[in-house]
Amino acid sequence: AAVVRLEDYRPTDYAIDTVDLDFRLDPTATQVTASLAVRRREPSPTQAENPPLILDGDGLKLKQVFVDGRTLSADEYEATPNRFTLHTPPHEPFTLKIVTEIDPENNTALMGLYRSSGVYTTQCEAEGFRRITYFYDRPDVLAVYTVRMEAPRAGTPVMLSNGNLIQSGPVDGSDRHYAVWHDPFPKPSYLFALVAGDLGSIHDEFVTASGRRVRLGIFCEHGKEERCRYAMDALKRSMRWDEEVFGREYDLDVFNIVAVSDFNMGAMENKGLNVFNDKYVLVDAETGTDMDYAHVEGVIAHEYFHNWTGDRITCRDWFQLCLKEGLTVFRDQEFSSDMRSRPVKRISDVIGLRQAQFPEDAGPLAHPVRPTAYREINNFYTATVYEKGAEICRMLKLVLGDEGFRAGMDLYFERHDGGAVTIEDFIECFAEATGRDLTQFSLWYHQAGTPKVTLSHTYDEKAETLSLSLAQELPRTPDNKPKEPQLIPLSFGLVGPDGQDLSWEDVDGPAALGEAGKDALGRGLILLSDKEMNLTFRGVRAEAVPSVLRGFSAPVHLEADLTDDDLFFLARQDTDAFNRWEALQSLARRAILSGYQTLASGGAASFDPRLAAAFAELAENTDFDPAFRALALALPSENEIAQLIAKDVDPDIVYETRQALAGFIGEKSAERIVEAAKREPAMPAYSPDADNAGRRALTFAAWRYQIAAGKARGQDEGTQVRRSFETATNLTERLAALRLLVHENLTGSSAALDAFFERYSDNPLVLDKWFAVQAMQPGHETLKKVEALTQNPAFSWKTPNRVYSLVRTFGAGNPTAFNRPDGAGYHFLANAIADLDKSNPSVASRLATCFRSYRLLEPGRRTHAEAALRALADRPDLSTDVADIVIRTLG
Ligand code: B3K
Ligand code: ZN
Repeated sequence: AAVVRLEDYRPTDYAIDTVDLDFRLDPTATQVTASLAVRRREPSPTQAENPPLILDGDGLKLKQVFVDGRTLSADEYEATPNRFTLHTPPHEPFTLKIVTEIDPENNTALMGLYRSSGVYTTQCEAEGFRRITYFYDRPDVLAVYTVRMEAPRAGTPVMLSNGNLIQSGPVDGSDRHYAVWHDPFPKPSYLFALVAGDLGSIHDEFVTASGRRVRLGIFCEHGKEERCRYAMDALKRSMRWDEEVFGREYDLDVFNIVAVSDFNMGAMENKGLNVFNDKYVLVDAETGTDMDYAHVEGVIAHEYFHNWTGDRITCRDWFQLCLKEGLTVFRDQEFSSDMRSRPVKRISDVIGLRQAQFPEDAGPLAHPVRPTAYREINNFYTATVYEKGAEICRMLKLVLGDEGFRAGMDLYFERHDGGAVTIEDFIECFAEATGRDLTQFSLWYHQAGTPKVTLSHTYDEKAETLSLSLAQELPRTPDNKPKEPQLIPLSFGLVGPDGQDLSWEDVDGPAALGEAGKDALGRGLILLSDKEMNLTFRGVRAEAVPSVLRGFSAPVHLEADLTDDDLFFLARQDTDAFNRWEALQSLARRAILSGYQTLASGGAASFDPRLAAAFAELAENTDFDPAFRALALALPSENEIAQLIAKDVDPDIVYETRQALAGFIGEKSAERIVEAAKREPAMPAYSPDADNAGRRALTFAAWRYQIAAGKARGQDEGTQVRRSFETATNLTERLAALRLLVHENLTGSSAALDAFFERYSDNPLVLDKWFAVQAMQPGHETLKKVEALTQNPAFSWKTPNRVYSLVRTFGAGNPTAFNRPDGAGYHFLANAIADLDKSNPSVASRLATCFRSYRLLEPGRRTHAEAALRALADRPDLSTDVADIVIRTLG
């Protein structure tokens, strides 16, 4: 397909002010009548004839077309499945009425209007609306929608769309009924939604800050209503939070959420009618984990927050996707931080960033947060657009300060409400509200790749000066663009011998620092704007260890000249919780990296006993909540280590080294860690709150070391875990135990798998976890198990959640099995992608991203992976989605 370029952006010739849609719902032949109020945007006084009106379509079947009620003759228009052209539109505003027929039941791509488990659902973002009717299917065409639908009452008692219900009733003389919904807020087509089917529901009410009553509803499959309670609670908390923190009130009389089981992604923020993958709605103690609760809360909030950042203010074009996504992720992260523990949330987000975004930024699929070209927009809903986009908002807040950031946000809402805007419009609001020049800061949107920051420091005892030399390096990325230095905000402190931050009298720095830079230093923030920068702090009374990048103030790789001693010191003393965690992680990374080199050259890895002691100490440190301690006990992931090795990686050795370190820490410290965890038990009755979840997490982390220690001694330490599996009163504990049994290959693992399957055989969301646990079992043999699992009657290629849980988990979450040295893992995945592509390209192309880091591998695996990719590329009839990923991955 053709490449779409930002520089080619041009507004449409025509505006469409209102859209009246009429759906005669039928499983295989739904008739859609769209009446569009069309007018020329800027009538040309000289041009005699209006330019043709060209609308998007995708696989459409046109039945009839009228202009102002008059049937058009064949020479007045042209309709292909993918495009409608009205050759000579009238001069005056006119009504274009288009009748199409679509087949929801056989819509396996799950884009546009589809029907699954008897429920009609839509998914329009990014370009699904054109699979329903011909339209300007782009975000800068805003219209007021009125939607009428009719269907048999039996089987379709519930009929929902955006906005408010204005009419409903029986269709005379039939067993059918109808409903009319009206959304007063102009919106782009991607926010249109319709849901119809036989659904259960729960209801509640929210009173906004200004006293307006909003009716809230959550719809789901019958029998699952009680599992929607937590989502409803999260929704109300989100609505309140957005009022309190961003001053944003909800604006319609109704807010509905629908949970569906077949959905390509997580959820969708359609105006007033959010549609969710049910895994982000349904949760209770027996069928959801602590992590699920946190995800439900976060995604409910995210979609709700889109009402302002996305719906009221939307994107001018899809290049601006981060305008709504990065900002809304930032908002949901802030919300979760306020609901739970801020440092724990930050650490979890950074783990996620390193797991998903850094590898993307370092590989062939790297792209700027605001890209300038795409072949398939569906492939740009990436960790870079979302998570790095959120990091930019976080940095903006840090650079401008809380008040400056709020002033900029207020101006943004005021100025652009009802608009379809760009990143430049967004940034301009902050520049204007604060008087700051944000030109250099904006490079974060335009330059791909993760910057590397290096730091070295010297202390001069006599002069009482501490000097920092900082430098930034921007990696080359697939676009081969020359890079300019970015503005990198580095939160820091100078940690003195007693652990307190030392003060300084003044700072010698470059002139480029300017007023803003000097002011920032006073707030503990270095604004690194040059390629290199030296700072000398005067009047530093004792030798200090610099603690830089506190709170992970910028999404960069930091290489600091800190010794292991310095890091042990920071791990014990830093006042910044994030850097306490990070210091310990750095030590673990160093240990694994050097262990890897030793193992790779045939030696036996050995580790520093101080590391094991530091882990035990943190586990015992009651200054931190259990959730933080649980995170601190987790070693860097295999993928993270592979990224750091960066060249000729052997995933088997990465796994072995990491296991060896866990065994080492376990042998030395498991007892202390287990004791520490025992002192922090969760409440006996399950409660999903952050504190209790953290206590459980600490217990599981302790089990892990107990088992690792046992392994190192050649014993099966699984008794405790087996008992927990059997007596668990909630899914969190049951699943944590199952995971350990399976991943550590302990006695009883297959009996546990069977019991788990039995218990949850009628619960698809929990069965997904059963598949995922097995897909992640380390070792080459797992491929055969995964292949066998695709034949399990409970497996289906048609259900995205199921495919993700088994196949994507295998490709993205099991480095040793996916990267089998014989390449069989790659061929399995490539075949799965090719098959799936025929029915659901979105899901297939997501699977294809599992290959994004193949160039890091040692030559044998690299060659196999490339061969699998080339074979895939050679298949005829690949979707644009998959072809785009494969071509870019091969480079
Ligand atoms: N905006 C949707 C994502 C749509 C993905 C389309 N391929 C969900 C979200 O980010 O909130
Ligand atoms: Zn979003």
